[in-house]
Amino acid sequence: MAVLEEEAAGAQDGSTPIDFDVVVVGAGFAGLYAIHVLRQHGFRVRAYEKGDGIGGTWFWNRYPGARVDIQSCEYMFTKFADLEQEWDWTELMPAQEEIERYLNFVADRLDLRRDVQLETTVTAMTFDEATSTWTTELSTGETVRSPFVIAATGCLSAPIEPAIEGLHDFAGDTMFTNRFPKEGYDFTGKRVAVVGTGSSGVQSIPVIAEQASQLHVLQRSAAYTIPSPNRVLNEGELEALKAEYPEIRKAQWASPIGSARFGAVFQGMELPNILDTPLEEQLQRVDALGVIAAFVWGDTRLDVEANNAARRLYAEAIKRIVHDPQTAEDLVPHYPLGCKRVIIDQGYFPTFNRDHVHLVNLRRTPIVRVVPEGIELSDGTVLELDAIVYATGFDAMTGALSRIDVRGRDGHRLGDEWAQSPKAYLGVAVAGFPNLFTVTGPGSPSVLTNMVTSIEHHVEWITDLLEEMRSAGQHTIEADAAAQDEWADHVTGQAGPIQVHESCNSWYLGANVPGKTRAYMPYSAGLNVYMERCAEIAADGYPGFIRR
Ligand code: NA7
Repeated sequence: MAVLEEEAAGAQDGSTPIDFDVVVVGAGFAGLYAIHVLRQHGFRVRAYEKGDGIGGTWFWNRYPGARVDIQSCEYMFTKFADLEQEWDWTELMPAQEEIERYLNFVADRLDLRRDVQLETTVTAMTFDEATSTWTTELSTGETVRSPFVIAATGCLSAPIEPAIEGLHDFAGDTMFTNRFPKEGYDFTGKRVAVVGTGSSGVQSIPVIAEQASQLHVLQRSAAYTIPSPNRVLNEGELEALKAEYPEIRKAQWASPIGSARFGAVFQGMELPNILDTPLEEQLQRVDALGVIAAFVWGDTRLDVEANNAARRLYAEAIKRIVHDPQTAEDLVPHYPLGCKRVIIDQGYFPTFNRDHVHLVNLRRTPIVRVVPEGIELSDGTVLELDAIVYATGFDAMTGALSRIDVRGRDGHRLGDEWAQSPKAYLGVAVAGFPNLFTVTGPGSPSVLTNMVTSIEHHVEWITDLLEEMRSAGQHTIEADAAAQDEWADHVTGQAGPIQVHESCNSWYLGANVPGKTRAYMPYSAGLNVYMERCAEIAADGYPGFIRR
């Protein structure tokens, strides 16, 4: 029932019919949920997805060892009481393959596929002010019109290809973790390099080391990583969790990060100030907890000196695991703990004790170029290789939409606006780009939370707003520029000194992308606080938005 279609076409421009009420870009967690909720509200919707399968992040990031850091019982849609009882997780923190299977299960059970067009990239979107509609151009050559567009494009979905000379000259196999071959890759007996030690590199390195004959880990910035508590769920555990789902949901929705179980390894631990704790006691924590000892202090989040002390404990813990002193030293980050998301790994540090695994510190010997035989370093060494895996990250939060030619009022390009300043009012709408909504956009808690919970919240909030507009007979909604600026200032004000520390080149800050404006993009006051604010705004008639 295309209610908005009739209104828009009739009231504004009867001559050019529209195809859908809402075009959704992407079919990961966000796109799939948007299809379902919008449909439930009687909106006609179509999602376009570049991949040849659904799943978004969990479709593309199929590298060995890919795994979520949220517990499975919370990393799922929370509003489907029947489906959650039907779905059986096997692990505490599921791997890519299981999450992808879960999303396919949901898509089948909710009959979502009929509204998803796969293998279709959105190439351009143009807003027509006269009719208040978007024209969306697709890689198939089709063009569709809709009053509204919901960008469910993901926060970590625009891969960065590193600017390394000769990248495509390599004669062996070149792979990227964020579009790893669907059929997998057999590293057995191969001489391999992994470039990048963020989450993707750190998760894949121990797994690749199992197969490779030689593994060179090319590290520019060392990682803060802790051993994953992942395990196969015990017999009867899943059933017990299922019985508890209503309570688990209540707790996760009340939590500041959409997960009451995140960081379970730290739960119940006392968090004294490290600066008030004698060194002997600090070291006792290393004895008991290993690298985790660095993370169990109350004062490291805001105090740089305390943070440095914790970093020294982290170094001490690594030294106790990694036998080679130089390697152990090189594995210690040069930036504060907490400025990037802590990684969970499965056997990362012990991997460096294997004879065939070699750490290359790119701060001492940078990559000069890739050559047909392998990688040439600044000291003249050429690492001879059969395969190179790039785990070099994403143009986060704004990259995916900026790469589409999105034109708002007066032909302004979203990519240009965001290159100056990555702003969105509440993280959900951008001034000058009416009727476009950004699920988990810059300025929303998104990547600091359980993404599934944040996605559900945004999709429902946006749908309520569309409902409200439908009732009021309105066709156009746009973020007010002043409200957007105020919100952006508020977001910046929430970020602490550690998160924006000058040595931190996190993707939260856009600092990992050459030339990108450095601004802390996620909202760090907590999902619960944010949701309250969003609810107030809805109750007050959506101040900060201009509606017509
Ligand atoms: P990340 O966390 O952005 O990590 C990318 C890594 O690649 C990081 O170590 C980078 O070093 C490194 N990198 C990037 N470009 C280069 C070049 N040119 N040469 C050498 N090394 C390079 O991406 P991930 O995919 O691992 O994880 C993204 C998120 O997904 C993660 O935070 C989780 O939330 C899930 P740098 O730090 O820039 O010095």
